[in-house]
Amino acid sequence: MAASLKDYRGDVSTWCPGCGHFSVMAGIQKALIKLELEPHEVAVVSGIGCSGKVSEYMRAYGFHTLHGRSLPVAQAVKLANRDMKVIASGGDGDGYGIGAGHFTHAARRNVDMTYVVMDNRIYGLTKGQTSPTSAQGFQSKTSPEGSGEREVKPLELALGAGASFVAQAFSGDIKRLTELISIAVEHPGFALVNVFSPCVTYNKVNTYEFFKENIIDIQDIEGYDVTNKAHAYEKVIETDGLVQGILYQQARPAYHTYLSGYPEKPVTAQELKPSQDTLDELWASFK
Ligand SMILES: Cc1ncc(C[n+]2csc(CCOP(=O)(O)OP(=O)(O)O)c2C)c(N)n1
Ligand code: SF4
Repeated sequence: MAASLKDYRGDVSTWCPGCGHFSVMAGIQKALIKLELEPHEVAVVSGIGCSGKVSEYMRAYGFHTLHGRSLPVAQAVKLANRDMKVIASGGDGDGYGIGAGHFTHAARRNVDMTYVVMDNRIYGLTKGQTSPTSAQGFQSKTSPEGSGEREVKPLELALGAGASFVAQAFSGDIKRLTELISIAVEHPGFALVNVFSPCVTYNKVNTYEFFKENIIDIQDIEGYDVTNKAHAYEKVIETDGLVQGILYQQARPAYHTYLSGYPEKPVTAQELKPSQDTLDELWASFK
């Protein structure tokens, strides 16, 4: 029987009313339902932050990891169980600050998984500090006179790191968000969906209204070629990243297809106990 939203419902949320993360989670759930996936076929791995709570608030296999560490764990889950659909999800601080090194390597490695970043351009859980995606000049508790640093540009970073699927969505447009996540989940490689997800409590600049007024849809650009990386860079720079849709998609072998010795069966389905001969051989090699 096809899964419904009820099947994907997890713990009761403590997110603030109006938080953009509600829609991102709903977008993930609706995409999985659209793809006729059931909770036991999906693993959701998250970091720390308000966003990181998604692995508890939705019902599937869940792993709430450390701050910035969702990607190493998610990659391991996928490689140990090739049949599992793996979704890593977390915040902009989690993914582009402390986790940025993991992000670039997961992208170039092209592990078959989806990374949904809830980008509210602030640290929500720790009460409103400047994050890596806060714009230069952004005022917060940690930068009362305005941040002097240039912000991280997630789409440019993903393109530069070699991600084979780069998309962006907005919490205020759940239909498009769901559509983009479902395409990302089906992409056979590392797929980033950066989602503008307003923090209604601490970020009074990047609000729903701000994104509604400023985002354009890549679908509305005539002649846009999703397989052309130069086009992607051009539009991302031209719009200062305020664009939704699939920016770039490339057919490139996923990590497990070129990993030598990758087992045919998921590790989780294998008999792990070594035979006596194997143990004797191993023991002899240490003598
Ligand atoms: C190693 C480590 N450093 C710092 C923290 C404190 N910390 C917890 S959440 C967080 C920021 C979360 O921001 P973001 O990832 O953008 O998610 P949001 O809460 O905005 O959804 C920080 C700095 C931590 N838990 N662990
Ligand atoms: S603090 Fe911000 S990010 Fe965290 S739950 Fe509230 S609105 Fe959402």
